[in-house]
Amino acid sequence: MKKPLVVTVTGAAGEIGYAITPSIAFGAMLGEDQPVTLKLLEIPAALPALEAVKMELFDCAFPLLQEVVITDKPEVAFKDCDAALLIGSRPRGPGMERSDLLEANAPIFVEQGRAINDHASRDVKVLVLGNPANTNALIASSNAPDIPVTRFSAMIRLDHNRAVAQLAYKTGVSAAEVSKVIIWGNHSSTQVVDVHYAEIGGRPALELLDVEWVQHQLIPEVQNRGARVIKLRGKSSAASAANAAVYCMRDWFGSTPPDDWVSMALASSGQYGADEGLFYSMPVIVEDGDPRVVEGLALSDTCHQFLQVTLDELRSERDAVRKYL
Ligand code: NAX
Repeated sequence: MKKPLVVTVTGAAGEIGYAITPSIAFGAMLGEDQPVTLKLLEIPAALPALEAVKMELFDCAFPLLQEVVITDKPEVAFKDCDAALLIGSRPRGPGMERSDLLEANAPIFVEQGRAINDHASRDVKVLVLGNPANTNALIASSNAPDIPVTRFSAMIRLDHNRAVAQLAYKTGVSAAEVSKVIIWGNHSSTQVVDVHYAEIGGRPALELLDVEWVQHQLIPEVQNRGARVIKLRGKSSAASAANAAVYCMRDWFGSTPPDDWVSMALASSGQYGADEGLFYSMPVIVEDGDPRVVEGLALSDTCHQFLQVTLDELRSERDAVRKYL
């Protein structure tokens, strides 16, 4: 039997936490032969709800689940962790601007970055979901100087999957036949949905699709899908977000499919004009756990203009939290 891997989930009593923990314990993320220990972090007020999550996980009788640790102490939650999902964060309240949200959440990611630095496995992989995810990843990684920045990512996979699903539905194929979609930049409404390199059943997507549909249906649908879910459900996407995190980690611990890439927000080392260090979503190929940005793709002038908007947003977020970096 393989040695268990430790997976830490923050905000584990929340909506996404509730949806993702059974999938991890079932083996969907790290493999159906990989035992796991779950370490679940919450704020003190949510510990009773977290106890119930632990009870339900126990009641699933998952063969791979070795242990469930629940705690409100980051140093306990991140002890020896191999994979960390930073989901817990404060939601955007009424009247809060994006800058207020940044300010409210920054201290959480400072504290957790430090705890990861001091207690996690040296080759931990950290995926940040809590919004604003890209900048929270920047804060967490900046506060974990002993862990390589390449071990941090912000989740953009939900946006990627949304685009893949729309293309598959439109053309009547399985999602597995859609490849090489790109989401660039920030996990926000400024994200750039790019299908110039996308393929459907091995053929260029743009040969099969009407450009009007791409511009006026696909792109706004992907960009506004999260807001539509909130409007209908009264809460943000949870099942699809949990699934996207599972897919992202599964690929990151393994490899992306042949002849395909995925969108991941990694710390830029200057690719595609993004400032070094900003967590910027780009096309990424993973080989045996090692992510590599696909470089050198030619981009249209229009695409460049949109990239500038999402880049400027990320720069202003970084400037707003500079004192936490
Ligand atoms: P919930 O409000 O249901 O759950 C958040 C949980 O985090 C709560 O249980 C809360 O007690 C806990 N929490 C707060 N501060 C904490 C701290 N310091 N340590 C540990 N736990 C803490 O939100 P949920 O729907 O689960 O969403 C969580 C985050 O994911 C939000 O920031 C949300 O905006 C973000 N999302 C990010 C997505 C992405 O693609 N990157 C997509 C889905 C989602 O919108």
